[in-house]
Amino acid sequence: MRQQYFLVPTMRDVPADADVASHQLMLRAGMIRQVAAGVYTYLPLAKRVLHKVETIVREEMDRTGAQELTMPTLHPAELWQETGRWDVMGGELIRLTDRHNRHFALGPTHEEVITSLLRDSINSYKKLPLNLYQIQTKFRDERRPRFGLLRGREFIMKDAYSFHATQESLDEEYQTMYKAYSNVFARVGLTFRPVIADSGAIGGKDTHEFMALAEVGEDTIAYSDSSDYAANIEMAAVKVNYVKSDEAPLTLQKVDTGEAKTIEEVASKLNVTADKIIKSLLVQVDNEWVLVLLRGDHELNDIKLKHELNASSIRFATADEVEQVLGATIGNIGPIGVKDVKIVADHAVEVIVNGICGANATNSHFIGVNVGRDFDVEQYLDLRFIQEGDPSPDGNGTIRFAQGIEVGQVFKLGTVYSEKMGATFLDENGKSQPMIMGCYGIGVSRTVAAVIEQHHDEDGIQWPPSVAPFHIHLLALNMKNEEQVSLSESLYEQLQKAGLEVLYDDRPERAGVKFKDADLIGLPIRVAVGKKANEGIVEMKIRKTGEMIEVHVDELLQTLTEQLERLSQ
Ligand code: 9G3
Repeated sequence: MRQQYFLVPTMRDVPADADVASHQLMLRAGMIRQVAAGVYTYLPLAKRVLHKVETIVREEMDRTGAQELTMPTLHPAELWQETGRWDVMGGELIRLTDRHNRHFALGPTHEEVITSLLRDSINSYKKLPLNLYQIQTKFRDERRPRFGLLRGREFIMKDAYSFHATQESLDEEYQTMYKAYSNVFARVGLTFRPVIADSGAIGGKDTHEFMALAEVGEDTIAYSDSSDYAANIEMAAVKVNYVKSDEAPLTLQKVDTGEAKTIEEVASKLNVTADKIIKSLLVQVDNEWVLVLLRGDHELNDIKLKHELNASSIRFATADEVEQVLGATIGNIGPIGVKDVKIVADHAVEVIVNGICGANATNSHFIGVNVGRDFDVEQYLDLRFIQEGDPSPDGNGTIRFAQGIEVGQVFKLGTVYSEKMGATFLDENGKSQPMIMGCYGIGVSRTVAAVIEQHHDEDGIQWPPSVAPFHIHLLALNMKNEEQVSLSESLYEQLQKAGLEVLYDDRPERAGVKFKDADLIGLPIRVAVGKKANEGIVEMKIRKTGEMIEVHVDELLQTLTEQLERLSQ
C-alpha cells in the first residue's frame, strides 16, 4: 500500500480526553475517529487489524466444528419480552420504534434471537450438539463509555451459542471453547489468564473470564503466586484457618465513643486495631433485613453475599432505615440485643475475643464483646473480599492481585433461556426436554485495544506480526533522490511478490516525519532506503527491540523473513 494515498491521519499531540495508552495511540496512529461518545469509525489501519483478529477467531472456532452465521442487530421487542429481559434491562438496552411504531432493541447480545431460531429448527436429540457463532456489532448504552475501544457503546463481538441434549455434552463443549479461546489469545499475542468469574444476571453456573493483564484493566484478578488458581476478585473464595486467641473473656462494657463512627475513628478512639472491631452492615436481602457482620479490617463482597444467601437482589439500608430498624446511626450499630433481624457473619468474626461493636445507641460502643456469649450468629459464611497475602483457596501459595481487561467469557447457561422460550427437543425416549445451552464471547474490537495496551512504548505501538496491519514499513527517505526512489520501488514490488504486506511511505515528507510516523504506527519492521542506496544497503529497525541492522538488498528478504519468524515466537 502506498502511504501517499492511504488514509492514516497520524497526530503528533496526545488528545486531551484520551486517558489510556490504547485510546491515545489508536487516535494518534490514525486508526480510529470518534463519531459520538463510545462510537467510532475504524479507519483502514484498524480495519486491517480487526480483519487479522477476526480471521484468527474464525480459524479457531471453525476448527472446533462451530458454524458461522449472522443474526440481525435489530431485535423485535417480543423476543426480549419472552425472556422478561425487555423490562429487566435498564437504559443499557437501546430501544427504538420502526415506522409502524413497533418496538425493537439494538442487539447487545443474542441469546433471545438464537434460542428462537433453534426452537423453530431443531426438535431431535439426533441433531445435537450444535455450536453457532457470529462476529458482529453489539450495542450497549454504557452510562460512561471511556478508554476508546475498551468500553464503547458499539463494539464488535464474536458471540457463540451451543445447544446440547446432555450436561456432559455441554461440559465437553465448554472445555473445547476454553481451549479455543486460549489459542486465540495466544495467537493474537496477548498475555492472559482465564479466571473463575461470576455468571451475573444471565444465570447459569460455571463461567470463566479471559483476562488480558494490563494496569488499566477494570477487573481485579486474585491469583496464586504458586499455582494456576486465578479468579475475578468478586468470586475469589477465602479459605483461612482463623485461630481463636486464648485471652480470657472480659466482661461486656458499654463505653462512650463520642463522635467516633468509622472503623478508623473507633479504633483510634479506643486505641485498638481494626481487626478487634466487629463491623455491622444492615442489608435488605430480597425482602428481609439481615445484619451482616465482618471483621473491621475486611470488606463485604456483595456478590458473595448474594450467592451465599441465594438472593436475587440485595440492597444496603439507608441511614433512615438503619435508625428505624436498629434505633441508632450507622456508625453505632451492632449485633448485641438485636431482635427479629437475621444475623450472619464472615468466618473471621467467629474467633474474635474481647472485641468491639456498636451498642445500637448514640455515641456508644461495647467493649469486651464475645460472640456466643453476648450475641448469636445464625450463619457463618465466606462474605469478605479476598486480600493480597491471603492463602490461595486451592491451598497452593499466596494471593496476589493484578488488573485485567476482560477480552473473553465462556458460560454454562443451562436451560435458563430454552425453558423461557420453549426451545425443546425430543430425547431418545421421545420425551420433550429443554435444550441445555452454553454461550461464549470474545470482545474482538476490545482485543485490538488490549493488544496495544500490552504492546506499546512512549513512541507508539509495537504490533505482534500476527495481527500487525502490515509486516513491513518501507521508507524512501528522500523522494527527490532518483536512486532511493527506484530502489524503494523495486523493493516494494519484490517484497509484496514474496507475500509480505508492505506499507510504502512514498510521501514527499522529511525523513524525521517518516521515522516518527513509523514508530507511532508500529509495524514490526521498518526498512529505510537512504544515503547508502547506491551501495545497495538499507537500514532495518525492529520496532519491538529498537535493534538497527544494515542489510544488503540481496539478503533483505531472507533477513526480513527470519526476523518476522523470530518476532512471532
Ligand atoms: C443486555 C444488555 C447488556 C448485557 C446483556 C444483556 C452483558 C447481557 C451478558 C452476556 C452474556 C454472553 C453471549 C456472548 C458472551 C456473553 N451485557 N450480558 O446478557 F440486554 Cl443491554 O452478554 N452473551
